[in-house]
Amino acid sequence: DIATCSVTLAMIKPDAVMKMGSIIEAIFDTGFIITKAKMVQLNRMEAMDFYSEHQSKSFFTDLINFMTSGPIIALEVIGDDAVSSWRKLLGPTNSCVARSESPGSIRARFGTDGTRNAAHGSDSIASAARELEFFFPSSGGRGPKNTARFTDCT
Ligand code: DGI
Repeated sequence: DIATCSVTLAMIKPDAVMKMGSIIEAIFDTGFIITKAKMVQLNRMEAMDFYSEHQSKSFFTDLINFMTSGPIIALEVIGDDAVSSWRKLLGPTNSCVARSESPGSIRARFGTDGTRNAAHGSDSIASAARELEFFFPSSGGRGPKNTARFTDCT
C-alpha cells in the first residue's frame, strides 16, 4: 500500500552471513524492496554504540562479542509498514522460542539461540532513523546517489 510504505534497518548478523541468499530471498518473497546494502565488520566501539540501550544488561558482553565476531550485512528495507512487518518476519528475539512460536520466521529458520539469532530489525520508526543513519550516514555520501530508490513508493 503506497500510503503506508515506510523504511527500516534490517541486519544479517555474523552467524547468518553465509545464509544471506536465503534471507534475502525471504525478504523479497515477503514483498519488501532492498534499497541499500553494506557488508561491514563492526569494531567494539561501534557495536557498543549501536546497542547502547542494552549496556547495563547481563547479556551485553555476549552481545558485543557476538556482533564483532565477523562481518554483518546492513540493509535499508522499504515496504508496507516496514518496521513492524520486518519484525514480524524476524520472529521472537530468541531463536529457540521462535522455532516453537513462529516456525517460518527468519530467526526460527536461521538462528541458534538467544544471542545468535541471525538478524536484526529496528523496533520503532525513531530507531529505524537512528540505525539507518548509523550504517548509511547522510553526510558521508560517496559515489553516485540512488535517486531511483523511492520511485515505486512515494
Ligand atoms: O530487538 P531484538 O533484537 O528482538 O531484541 P532486543 O533489542 O531486546 O535485544 C537486542 C539483542 O540482544 C537481541 O537480538 C539478542 C540480545 N538479547 C536480548 N535479550 C537477551 C539477549 N541475549 C541473551 N543472551 N539473553 C537475553 O535475554
